[in-house]
Amino acid sequence: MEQNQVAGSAAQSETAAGPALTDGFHVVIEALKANDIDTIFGLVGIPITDLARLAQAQGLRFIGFRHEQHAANAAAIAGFITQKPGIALTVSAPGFLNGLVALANATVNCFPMILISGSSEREIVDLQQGDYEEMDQLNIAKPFAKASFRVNHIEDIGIGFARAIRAALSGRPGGVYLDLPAKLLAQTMPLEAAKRSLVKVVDPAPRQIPAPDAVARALDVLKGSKRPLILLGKGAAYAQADEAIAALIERSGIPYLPMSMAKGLLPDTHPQSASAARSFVLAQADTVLLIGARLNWLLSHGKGATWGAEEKQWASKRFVQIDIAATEMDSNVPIDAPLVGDIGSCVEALLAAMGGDFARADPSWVNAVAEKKAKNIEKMSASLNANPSPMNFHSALRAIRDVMREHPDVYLVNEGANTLDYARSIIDMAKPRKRLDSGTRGVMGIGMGYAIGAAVTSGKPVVAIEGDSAFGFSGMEVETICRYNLPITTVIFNNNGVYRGTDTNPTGGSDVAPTVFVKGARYDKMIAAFGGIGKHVTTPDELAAAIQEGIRSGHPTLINAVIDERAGTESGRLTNLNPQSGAKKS
Ligand code: ADP
Ligand code: TZD
Repeated sequence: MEQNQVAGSAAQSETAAGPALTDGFHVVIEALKANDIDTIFGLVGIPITDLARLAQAQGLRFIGFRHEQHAANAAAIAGFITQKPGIALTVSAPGFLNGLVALANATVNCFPMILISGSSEREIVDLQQGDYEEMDQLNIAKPFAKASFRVNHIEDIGIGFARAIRAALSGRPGGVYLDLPAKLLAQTMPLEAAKRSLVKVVDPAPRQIPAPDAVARALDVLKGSKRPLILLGKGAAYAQADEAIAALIERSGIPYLPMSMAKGLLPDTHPQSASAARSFVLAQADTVLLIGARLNWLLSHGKGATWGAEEKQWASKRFVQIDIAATEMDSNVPIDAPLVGDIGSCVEALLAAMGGDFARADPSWVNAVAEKKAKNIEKMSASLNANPSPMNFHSALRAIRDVMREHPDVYLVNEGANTLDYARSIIDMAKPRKRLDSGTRGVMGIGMGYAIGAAVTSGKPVVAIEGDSAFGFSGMEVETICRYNLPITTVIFNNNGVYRGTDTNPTGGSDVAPTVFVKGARYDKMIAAFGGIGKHVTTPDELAAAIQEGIRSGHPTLINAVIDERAGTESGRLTNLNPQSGAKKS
């Protein structure tokens, strides 16, 4: 209450005692406002409750969560969608640690965000004397963040925020930790000096123009190619260079493959999309242009059978790579033509250098890709159009696909194992930055945080397609969704367990197998507890109708979709990474 009065007393008017003063709480809020930041995702407690109250009083939006991980995930995805750093606010020690998981995830995924945590007294922390929620947060955050800062004096708040914003946005974006000791928030300084101490960051993500010789080299490599392929990653989606990327693809005639969060950069129905011939193009291409995609595990490190090479061997391919991080070059395989710069500038430079007489991709290659694609789509259609009872992943996703086609503006959040793998290939995206998923780490738990972040940031409807296990990581946030009446429809693919629900305990003991959940759980009843709309569906038609209704209503909806517990595979498409199955193979 005492702190509330400090925070609430704004700038005191000038008195005989001296100039008008302000405090750390106000300067923090002003530092955010000066940089057009209008939303904070967080969870309150000492010492930041008053900061949250003041933010709201000053016209910022404060979205309160039930767990800090989801608040910070919301901030991270807001950063991805808007190119402004998403802001997460937590209390010290445990709150900070809960948020740290999402900060690490943002950094790995190259999403700009700032995790702001209150912290306890430095003197006590440094002597480890056991303060309330004592923890050396700054040092703990360092390995998980792109940068970490602490502000000790009220005069430095403006500069502290400027450094945090620049670190989050410039070059390769990432997560930043900003430590605000409780004492800082209570410090005071003259109001006029405080105003002068604020920094409006100018050009926080400066363009990085590629060198002309690097552009010429890249073009030479592409010109020498018979079977070129363009690979779009989520960096390409983040860069918001949509038109230039579409122009490059369409003028060159080169088939392209979007990574999952790059889907929709061009509509997935685009004739040059090679998604349905993924294995074929990765193995057969002789030259690959990577745009904002890393050759990490998601691309089999550019090696081995996926790339048409012997196990663990580099493929005999030439690589051109566009990335803002020079150190990304040669990370897994040699890059013949590194093009270092921001994606917009690099793609525009390539387009300019191509001129009007750039020969389009060889028709025999383009036709071979198209043929393969047609064959695979035909093969897939049998399983998509079947109507088994209970539903399996295919029939349920066919129903969702058909609904989503009518709603190109709806965001799609997606996590799970089979639920993720199948939804990625079955549901087409029509617009950029609409598909938000488990990302670089294949992490579970992003679901409700990303859904809330996307809904709050865009005001648009969101459909979250969740494995029943995946949903459990952030499920309590359905209360948050109901509290703010967000237009989020969550679909739970309920197959009674992690991956599948059919495992048994080999000892015959009373404990269920490690992957099994309560059978026939009714997740729809959870949302009903908070006033949302719960639906229980068992057929594709019921599922389609429930999603339509959810999207159209604009109200929080949760659909418990019963999926055959025998459907799917252990670990989805990552079965080969399980030590057991790996051992069996070799
Ligand atoms: P995906 O998982 O979709 O393959 P990654 O997250 O592995 O994508 O790769 C994204 C890459 O994009 C990162 O290497 C990052 O440095 C790069 N990147 C992000 N934003 C930009 C940008 N504006 N310009 C250039 N490169 C960028
Ligand atoms: N914990 C975290 C934070 N991330 C993870 N990826 C995992 C655990 C391991 N894991 C996966 O990789 S997928 C998954 C787990 C627990 C859940 C799969 O079950 P599901 O999906 O019900 O969500 P499907 O669609 O039924 O396979």
